[in-house]
Amino acid sequence: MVAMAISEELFERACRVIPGGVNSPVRAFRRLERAPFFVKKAEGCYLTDEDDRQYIDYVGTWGPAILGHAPKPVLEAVQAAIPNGLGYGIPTRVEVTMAETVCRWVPSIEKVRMTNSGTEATMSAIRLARGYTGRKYVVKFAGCYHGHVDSLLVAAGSGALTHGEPDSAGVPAEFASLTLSLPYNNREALEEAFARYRGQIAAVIVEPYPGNAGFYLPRPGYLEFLREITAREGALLIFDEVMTGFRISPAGVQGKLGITPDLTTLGKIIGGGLPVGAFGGRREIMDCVSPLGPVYQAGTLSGNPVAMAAGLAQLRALEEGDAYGRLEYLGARLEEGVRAALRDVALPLTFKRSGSMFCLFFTQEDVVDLDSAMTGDFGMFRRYFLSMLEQGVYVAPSPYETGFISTAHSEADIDATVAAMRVALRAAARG
Ligand code: HOZ
Repeated sequence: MVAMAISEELFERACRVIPGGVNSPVRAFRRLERAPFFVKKAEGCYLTDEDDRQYIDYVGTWGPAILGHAPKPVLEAVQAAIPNGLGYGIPTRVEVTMAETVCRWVPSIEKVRMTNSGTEATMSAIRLARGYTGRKYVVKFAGCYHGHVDSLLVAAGSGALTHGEPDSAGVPAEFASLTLSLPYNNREALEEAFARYRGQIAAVIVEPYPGNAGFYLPRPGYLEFLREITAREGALLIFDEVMTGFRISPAGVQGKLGITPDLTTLGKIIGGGLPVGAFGGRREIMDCVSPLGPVYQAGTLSGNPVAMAAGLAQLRALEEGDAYGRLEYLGARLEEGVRAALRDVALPLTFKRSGSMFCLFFTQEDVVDLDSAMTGDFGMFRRYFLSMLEQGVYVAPSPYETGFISTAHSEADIDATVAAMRVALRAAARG
């Protein structure tokens, strides 16, 4: 095992003053029974920890780092914005440019409101859906994670699933009872819910490509079905594209598949590494938000000028080059390498990918929903993860997360990763 003297000491100190030693549970490595490494700096696709070990990074800040870490255009935009002040709580030009940019990139969004995180965005979108429709029930899908919003911490993925608390303590049963949790990719379950709660379902919220119980994909026609049934039943369709937005395509999954949700939630890439989220959609729905309408939503730091400058610079950089072509090329190269490695080590595991998002499941079952994702062998995952880390490759420290490739990864990085995987897969298989 690699020496991690400084990280371990920092973790010990952190555990005394921060719950679990971390400011977000997914960072804790708790089920892996080891301390997390502490990052000193990051550049491109590399992280350097406090013990001066370098890692090829496939977590990418959990999604935002699509250009890699510390990309020059984003750093320059932040440096240019800072001398003008860090925030004013009054409108700025850059917020208008950001809103115009989002509306141009994502055509289903006619108006958008900025928030400080994806959680705020989904919380606000749910409130808006209820306010707009006058209905109380919300449908979500088991294993999807929409941030730590009370009503959405029901059968939730990501850290809630990793740490065994998909239904969080502290959410009164009365709140949770207004959330209907259904299996993803299952049409009948949703038809039954609409029949049972006719006229009472405000919204269906979905990660169109779920990325918080691993990463898996909709069956052909499933998302189109969600669009049709919600429109027919008078409920809103909310695409949570916090992870997929600006990543799967410039307009996210909806842009790739040509589906128009009523509301969309965004986060991660839109902040260029700083804390930004957003929710937006059809004009008539967004006009129900205060001060135009009765649905209250606010934030002292929302639309912060430095964060807006960072996010805009990242979006512009994505627009300028052939970023999406490059991400697909790198993703395909990784996929080819992984599939060859799996064949060579005779481990018929399940691998899913779309563009620069991917997941290796330690199961032979096809993964289409939470139940199939849960068939993965955690012991195998743990051995694989530890071996990858030892070899200087950082993949998400949980089998219920997504891998992210950035434009800063090179062919050599991808090939080195595949070589490390061959070793890690053998270690995983050894038991
Ligand atoms: N939303 C992120 C992806 N699962 C996790 C980030 C976090 O909870 O800290």
